[in-house]
Amino acid sequence: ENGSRLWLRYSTDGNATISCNKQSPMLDIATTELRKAWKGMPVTLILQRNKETRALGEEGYCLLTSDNGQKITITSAGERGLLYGAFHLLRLQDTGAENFSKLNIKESPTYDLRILNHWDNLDRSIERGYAGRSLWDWEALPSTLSDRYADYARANASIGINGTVINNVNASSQILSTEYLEKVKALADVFRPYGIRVYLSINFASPMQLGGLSTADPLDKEVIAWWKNKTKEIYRLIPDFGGFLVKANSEGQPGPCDFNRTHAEGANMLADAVKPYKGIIMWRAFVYSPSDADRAKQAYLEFQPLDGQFRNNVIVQIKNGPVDFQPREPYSPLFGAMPKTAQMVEFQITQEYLGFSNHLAYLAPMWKEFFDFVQPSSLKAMAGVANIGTDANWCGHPFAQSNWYAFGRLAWNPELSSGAIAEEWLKQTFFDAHNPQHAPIAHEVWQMMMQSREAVVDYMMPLGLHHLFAWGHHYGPEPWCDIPGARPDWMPSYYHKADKAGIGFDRSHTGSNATAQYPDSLCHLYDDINTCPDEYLLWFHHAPWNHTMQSGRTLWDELCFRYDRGVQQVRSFQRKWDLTENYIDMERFKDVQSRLKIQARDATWWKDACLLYFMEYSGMRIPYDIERPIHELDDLKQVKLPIDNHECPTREMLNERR
Ligand code: BDP
Repeated sequence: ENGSRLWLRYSTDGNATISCNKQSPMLDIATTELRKAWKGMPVTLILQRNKETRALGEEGYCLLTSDNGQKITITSAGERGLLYGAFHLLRLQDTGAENFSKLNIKESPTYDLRILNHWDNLDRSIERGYAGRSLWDWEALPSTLSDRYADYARANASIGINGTVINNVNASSQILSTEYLEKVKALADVFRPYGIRVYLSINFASPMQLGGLSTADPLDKEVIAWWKNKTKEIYRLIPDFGGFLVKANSEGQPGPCDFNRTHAEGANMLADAVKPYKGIIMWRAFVYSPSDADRAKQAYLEFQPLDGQFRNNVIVQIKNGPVDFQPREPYSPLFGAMPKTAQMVEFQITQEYLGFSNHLAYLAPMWKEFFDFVQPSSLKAMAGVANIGTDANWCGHPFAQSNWYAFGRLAWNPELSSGAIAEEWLKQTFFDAHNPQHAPIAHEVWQMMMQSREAVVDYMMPLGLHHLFAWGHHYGPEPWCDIPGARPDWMPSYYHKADKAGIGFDRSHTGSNATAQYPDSLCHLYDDINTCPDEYLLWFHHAPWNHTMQSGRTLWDELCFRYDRGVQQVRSFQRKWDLTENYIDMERFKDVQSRLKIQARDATWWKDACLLYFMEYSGMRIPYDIERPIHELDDLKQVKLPIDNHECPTREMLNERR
C-alpha cells in the first residue's frame, strides 16, 4: 500500500450492466469506471438535451432511480455531466451514504472554472512543492506519456476539477516556444477526455525574451502582433486551450508597469489576443513593493482604482488573504471592492506556510472561513495552488490528499461543510463505510482533521500574528530574523513589531489604516481594539502585553496559552491516530504516525522559539500551569535548515536541529 490510489480505492469487482446512449472517449471513461466498480442495479447514462438537463448545464447531471427502483439513470446535457455523475454514484457507494432505491439528485457546479495552479518549473522542480518533482516529464514529452498523466486527470475529474495551469507563475518564457507547446499539446490531449483544459502561466516579457523584440509594452503594435501570433499557434495545437495566468510586476517579475502601463492595459492586450478563441486571462493581484508602509494594503491600492477597466474575459485572481497564505489571515478586502470586475480566489493547497508535507493540516476549514466573509456568488472561479508531485502518494503526507480533494469539492460547491467533506474523504481513503467497527475510530480521526488547522495556527501564529517564518524557507520559526540589507517586508519584525510596549501590526486608523479598506461594519469591528476578534487582534493592532483578552487573560498569558494549546492538540492527534493501528494498513499507519512525531516536535520548537523570544520584550513569565520550554533560545537561534524552496526537511535534518 503506497497511497497512490488516493480516494479512488474502490474495488474492481463491479458486476452491473452499464449502458450509454452515445459513444466518445469521455463517455468510455465514465462507463469504464462504473463497470469496474459499481455493484448494484443497472445504470444507464443518457446524453440528452431537454429543458431539465439544459438548466443544469453541460457539467450538471441528474441521478435518478427509475423503473420501480430497478435501475439508475444518469442524465446530462453534456458528456462532462455524465462523467461527473458516474463519479458521484461511485462516491455514494463508497461512502455508504444513500439508499439507491430512491435516488433523486440534481447537481451542477457553482463555478464554471475549477482550476489547479501548478508552480512547476521546466527543470521539474516545484516552487513550494513538497511531494517530489514535477509530474510533467518535459524531456520525455511529447513522445513518451507517463501513465500518471491520465491518473492525475482521472483523480481531478472525480472531484470536478476542470482546468489546470501546468507551470509556475514565476514563468519561464520557454514554455511558449514551439518545442514546449508541442509537449503541452501532448498533455492537453491526455487530459481532454477527463474534461480538463490546459492553461499556461506566461512571462510578460516573452516578446523580448523569446521573440527578440526590444519591448514588451502592451500598447506596442509589434508586441500586440507577437501575442496574437503566439496565441494562434497555441490554439492550432490545442483548440480548447483555456488561456493565460499572469503574475506581473510582482516579486521581480516583468509586467506592464515596466512600460508605464497599468495592470488593466497589460491584461486587456492579452485578453484581446485570446478572445477570438474564447480564452480567458487570469491576472493575479498579488503585488506589493518594499517601499510602501503596509504590504497588506497594496493589492487593493493598486487594483481597486482599475475597476471597470478590464475586458470581460479577464478575471482578477486574488489570494484569499491580503498578505500571503498565512495560517490565518482576514480575507482580502479587494474582494467585493471591484463590482465591475470578475474576480476569483486563489487558495494554496500546498502547505507553504503550514508545515509543508510534514504537518497534518486539513485546510477546508480555512477556506470555509474565507467564505464566511465573501459570498461564493460574488466570484467567478476558484483556483488552488497544487500540492501534487511525483511522490507515490502524490502529496507527500497521506492527509495532504484531503486538501486536494477538499479543494475540488468546494470548487464544485462551496456550500458543502468542511466536516462533510472530511467524512467523505476518510471513508473513501482510510475506512470502510460499511463496517460498523470502523465508525468510532473514523470519528476520532475526523475530529483530528477538523481541529488540525486551528492547531497549526495556535502553535505557529495565534491571535493574528503572521509571517514569523525563517529566512530562506517557510518551515520553522525565526521571529528574531534580521538580515542586514534584506527587504524589510520579508522580515518577521516587519509583521510582529514586538517591543517593550506590546506586539502586533497597527493597521487601525492610528496606524496604516488598512481597516478602512473593509466595508464599514467590519472596519469598525476591526478598528477598535476592544471589539476586534481575538483571532485577528495582532493583525490589526499593536496591543499592550497586559491587554485584556476576551478570555479575561492578559495578552501575554493568552499567547502562552494558545501556543501551548497548539502543542497539546498535536499530542492528542498522536493518541487519536494510534487508535487506527488495527483498522488500516501498516504502511500508511506508520507514515502518518511518524509525521505526527515530527509535527509534535516542530510544534514545541515553534512554541519555545516564539515564547522565549517574545518574553524578552514582554518581560513577563510563562504562566505556571503551562508546560515549560525545553529549548534554549540561543540554541534555537542557531538552527539552520539546509533546504530550498522546493524541499521538505527530512527527519534526519530536523534531528540535527536538536
Ligand atoms: C509566495 C511564495 C512564492 C510565490 C508567490 C506567488 O513564497 O514562492 O512565487 O507567493 O504567489 O507565497 O507569486
